[in-house]
Parts: sequence; C-alpha cells; structure tokens
Amino acid sequence: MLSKENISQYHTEGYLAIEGVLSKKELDELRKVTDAFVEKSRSLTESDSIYDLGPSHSADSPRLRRITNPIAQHPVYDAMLHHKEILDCIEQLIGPGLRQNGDKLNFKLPEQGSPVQWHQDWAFYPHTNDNLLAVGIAIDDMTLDNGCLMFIPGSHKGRIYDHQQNGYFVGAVTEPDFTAEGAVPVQIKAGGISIHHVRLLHGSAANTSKMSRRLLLFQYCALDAWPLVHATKTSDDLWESLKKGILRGVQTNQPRVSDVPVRLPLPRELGLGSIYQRQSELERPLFDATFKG
Ligand SMILES: O=C(O)CCC(=O)C(=O)O
Repeated sequence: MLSKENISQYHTEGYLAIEGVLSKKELDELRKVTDAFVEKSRSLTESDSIYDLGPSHSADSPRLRRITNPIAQHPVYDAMLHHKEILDCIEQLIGPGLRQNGDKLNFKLPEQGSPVQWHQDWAFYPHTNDNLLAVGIAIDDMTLDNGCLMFIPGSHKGRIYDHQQNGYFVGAVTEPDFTAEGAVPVQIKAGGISIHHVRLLHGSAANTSKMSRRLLLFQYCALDAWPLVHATKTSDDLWESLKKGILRGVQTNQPRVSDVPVRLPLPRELGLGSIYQRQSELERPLFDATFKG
C-alpha cells in the first residue's frame, strides 16, 4: 500500500518510484519468459502486430524494441497486470474501481537504443477526465546508462504540448523552444515499479550500456474516464471494450467530464504503428537518435 507521503508526491509531482514490489520468483519468471521472446525475435525479418523490430534487426543481433499487447502473448504478463499489490496502490491513486487501457513491453537491449522522445501519454489517448496513469515494471535495473525513464516533475498540471509536425501527429513534443528543463531520471532496481500521471512529460535516452533495460508498461484508468478517440466501430463495441478492460468495479455509463486541456492525436499518418515508428519522423529529436536500434 502507498503511504500518505507517496500519495501526496504523486499528486504534486505526478510520479512515484517504488522499489521491491515483485518477489524474486515473480521477477525470475518474468525474465525467463521475456528472454524467450527475444530469442523468438531472431527468426523474424520484419515487425508484425506483436514484435516491433528496430531498423537493423538480425538473427545475430536482435533489435527487438517492443512486444505489443504482452498480456495476450503470455499468462505471466497477464498475471502482472492483475498483480494485487500493484492494483492496491493504483486504486489508492485513481480508484475506487479500475480499468486497464493498454499494455506494452519496451526493450532497450544492450548498446542498441532505443530512445523514446519527450511526450505526454495524454496526447495519445485523451479521455473525458485525466484520472489515468501508467505503471512501469522494471524487469532489469533501470539506470541512467541504460536509458531509464525521465520525468518532468509537476508537468502533469500544465498544458498539453503540441505533438504535431507538418500537420500530423508524430507522438513527441515538437515545440521548437521545448528543452525538457527540470527533467529527473527515475532509477529503479529490477522488481520495482514507476508510476506516472497520464499528463506528465516523459521520455528516455538511448541505451549506451552493456545492460539490458526492459520495462513492462500497463495503463490504468478510472472507471468514469471515457476515451475521446478510440478504434471501435460502434458505441456498442466501445461499451464492450471498456467492460473487457475492467479490473475492479463495474463500468459506468456516466463519464465524468473535467476541465482538462486536450489536443486530439489527429490527423495521423496511416501505416505508422508504434511510438518508435511515429517518432522516427521527428525532425528535431532531443534524445540522441543516432542509435538506430
Ligand atoms: O520505454 C520507455 O522508456 C518509455 C515508454 C513510454 O513512454 C511509452 O512507450 O509511451
């Protein structure tokens, strides 16, 4: 459970880092399963709906950047989404009740990149209120050298930055005078978690070390937060998909509409899937993008 100080830090700064959440057994299992996905990626030559591969991927030097929707790929990841201790913490921040609205496993394999440019998750999935957050489960120690998450404390209370370039959503802050001033690194030992508010500015540098940095990310939201942009075809589909994401509580048909700054992630260039593909279009990346991993 979170302390009063934790809760107050989350609301003031927009993030938390909590050590020692997973047991050794849970961490060992997570690592074993994740190693197997890297091995499997060696046999692939291009990205698909599950494996996101960096540009110079090969069997000898796998450049796996992301497993999309890991909870559907292995029960060990699904178990992590339902981790009781984590859900108890999250419910203290955005409950009562919880829904999940996304999951991914981001890799920075040794000496391979892959930076994630500055952005706000809110730019990707704005809702009727901002009672949403993301949890990162550190599968490896997350350090400055291997590209730990970087946050700008307090930025969750500010505006929504422009994530468009040449009229299209590129998934990263594009404002020319943005400098990421005040950014802090979030270094956590394997088995710990980070928690960040959906509007918090964040990013991460390339991995220049010999250590892997693998981070399992889950998005959670309040039951009364309804997406403003979604991929479902009909309202009935939307209702079913929200219900499917419920982890605790019952889906409400009464969205809470807050006075929050919003920019929709539209228009989008078609054919660009992951954040890496979208951000590769960026003309002025702040994190060194010479790593093409
Ligand atoms: O993996 C990272 O360092 C950042 C992840 C992130 O912000 C994202 O995928 O939206």
